Amino acid sequence: MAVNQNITQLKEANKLKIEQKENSRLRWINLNSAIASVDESADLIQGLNQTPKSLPCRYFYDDRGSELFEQICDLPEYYPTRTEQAILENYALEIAQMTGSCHLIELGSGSSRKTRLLLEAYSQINQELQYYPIDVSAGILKTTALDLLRQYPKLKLCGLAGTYEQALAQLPPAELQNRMLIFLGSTLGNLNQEQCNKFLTQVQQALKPGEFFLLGVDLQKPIEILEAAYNDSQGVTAAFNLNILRHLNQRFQSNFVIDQFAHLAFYNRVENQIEMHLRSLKTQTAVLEALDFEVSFQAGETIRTEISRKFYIPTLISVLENHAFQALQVWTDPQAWFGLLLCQRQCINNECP
Ligand code: AVI
Repeated sequence: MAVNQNITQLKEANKLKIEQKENSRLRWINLNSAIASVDESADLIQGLNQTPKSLPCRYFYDDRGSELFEQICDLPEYYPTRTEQAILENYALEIAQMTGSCHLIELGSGSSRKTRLLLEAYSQINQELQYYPIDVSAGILKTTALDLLRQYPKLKLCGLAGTYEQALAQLPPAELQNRMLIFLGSTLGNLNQEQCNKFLTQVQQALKPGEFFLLGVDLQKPIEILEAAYNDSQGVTAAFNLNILRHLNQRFQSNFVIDQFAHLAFYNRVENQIEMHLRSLKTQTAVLEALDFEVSFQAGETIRTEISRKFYIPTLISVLENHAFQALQVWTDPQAWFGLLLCQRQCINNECP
């Protein structure tokens, strides 16, 4: 009994030591508190006031929404995650060899599941491993950070909780030779053309000439494959879509009746994008008490909750060029369903001597 107790104490002390050591490699920056709630709700109200109605897709990602999104990534119909993962499995080392020693910064890191392949590759070429995951959800950042520190003894990690805009405005200086900004999962596709240009301008301003931008994007393909990916047979995407209303109810004390709305996802051939909507099953009104705002729906009327643009590589390359990025290499899977672009920030105007 006494021996067992000693062993338990030793194990506890050891665990504490490991945690302290891990903590010395870990830093946090929380930008979330700086999010202005007035600004936050302005686009929500604007979207619900306009015709057709829309909601900012960031409201998908409360804890339940993030969990559902992780489940979506494993669905047989949702090919983007596993396809991008396969590309990274094949080419992560090539990417690391092309960029050389690099400080990795990831926007929208989530569970960092694909980034682990890059960490693996960079740990082969870097003495030191520096990783800044950035995510709006502080919860997922913390869990992932502790897990990564355990897995990679060379890793130094600084978790940044905040939005892309906040993070891009204050990226950390390079502690290694260069920085590489990582933006995977085709999240770029969730921005419309105008938001996309604004985002790329911010990325351009955040990086110095010579630094790298690794971008994962979903490509054009037959419509049946695209539509199946957003209408899965298990109904997880439908649950993810409807969860946005549950999140609003909780956040803004609103009274959307979830089962009076239905999931709708289709490919818009004019805009080259998947659109997710929620269709009102009856004429109804919801009140968002915290915002002192009321919204009414006709039976059959929809709210657009997300766009997911699908890209053509040549068009995307020229958009990137307009933002001072040269695509050094493009990798795809054998079916060319998904693309991974390694871009380098070019000198423009009088930036370089
Ligand atoms: C995060 N984003 C790239 C996903 C997409 O495919 O547009 C979100 C998603 N929506 C429904 N399924 C997945």
